[in-house]
Amino acid sequence: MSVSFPIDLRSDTVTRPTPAMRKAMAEAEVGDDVFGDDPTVNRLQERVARLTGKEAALFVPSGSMGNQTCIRAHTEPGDEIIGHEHSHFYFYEAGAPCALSGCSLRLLRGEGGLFDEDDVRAALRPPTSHFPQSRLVIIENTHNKGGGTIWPIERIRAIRAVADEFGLRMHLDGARLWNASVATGIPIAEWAKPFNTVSMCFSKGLGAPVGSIVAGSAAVVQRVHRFRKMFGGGMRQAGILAAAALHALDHHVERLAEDHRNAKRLAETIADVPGLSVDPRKVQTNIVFFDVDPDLATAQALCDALKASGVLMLPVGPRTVRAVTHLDVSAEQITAAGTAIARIVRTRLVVA
Ligand code: TLP
Repeated sequence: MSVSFPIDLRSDTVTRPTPAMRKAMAEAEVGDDVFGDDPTVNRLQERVARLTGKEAALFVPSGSMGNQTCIRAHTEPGDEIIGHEHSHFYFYEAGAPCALSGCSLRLLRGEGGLFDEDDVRAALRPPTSHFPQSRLVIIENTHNKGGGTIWPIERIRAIRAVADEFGLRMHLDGARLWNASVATGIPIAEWAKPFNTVSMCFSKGLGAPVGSIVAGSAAVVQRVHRFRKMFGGGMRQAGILAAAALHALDHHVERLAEDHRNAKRLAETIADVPGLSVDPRKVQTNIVFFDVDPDLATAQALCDALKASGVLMLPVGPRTVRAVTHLDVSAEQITAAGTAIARIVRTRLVVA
């Protein structure tokens, strides 16, 4: 059987809606969601509120909008957010916590995008008039730049205990919480429990074209609703998008295990290529980061050579490449991508 190219491993955001998803979208009942009249959006919100064990949920256009509306809902200007230095809400959202919420950031270090309760305790500001006020802890699970890492749930619970002691709120960037849940068997509601708010994406591993969702108490979701409007994220006949999300919940969650197997296999192939380094044991979900030996090539040069062979990966640093598996990449395509990368490196199609 011939394998189709290109094989796009730049992100799990590149998936295209399947014919069945498009059919569900075309057939969706819709209304004006700014008036709360879209029955499909309402159905999705009720379903995710139940799934997360929260009182309410709100459909938002993107993961960034989910994170930033929650940050704004939890904080006031002059407050401080505690989170990892490689977190998406800080690193990849255009400075929004400062620009849109007026917050300062207390950034923590730790392997794989993780930190612990002692780090949080050490980062707290004394409650005097001199300091920004520690208000919110943000955890990303799975952690994207950390390599798709899954947080140990006990560690999150220990951080919650510190948050309770000091009156902090907690937000979960769960853009890929589905992956954490499928990989561990721990239900979404268990993961969500220690948090005041959780945001999750339908447009990554779940394969929907657009859309994320925020869940929390009715009061906090009402505030998020106000900031969604303020930030320009109110949508009208959004039921066509919610229908894609509902379809993804029905059909695309359990299959994430296949993406995890593919990522592990890709990492194992790459680990065998001289000049490339990755530890396959550290690949827990659908994201693979690997390093390119400086004597071999830059990450950019390797990705350019791969592209010429029909395989797309993302250079994310001078020597580091990211590959992400997803719905639109089959096991055969992973084998082909591994063969292409091994051939390019072994035949020295790239130069340092
Ligand atoms: N991540 C994208 C890029 O922005 C890097 C990707 O290709 O991985 N939280 C996490 C953990 C994310 O990885 C992303 C997107 C977001 C939030 C933001 O989602 P969108 O792109 O819908 O705003």
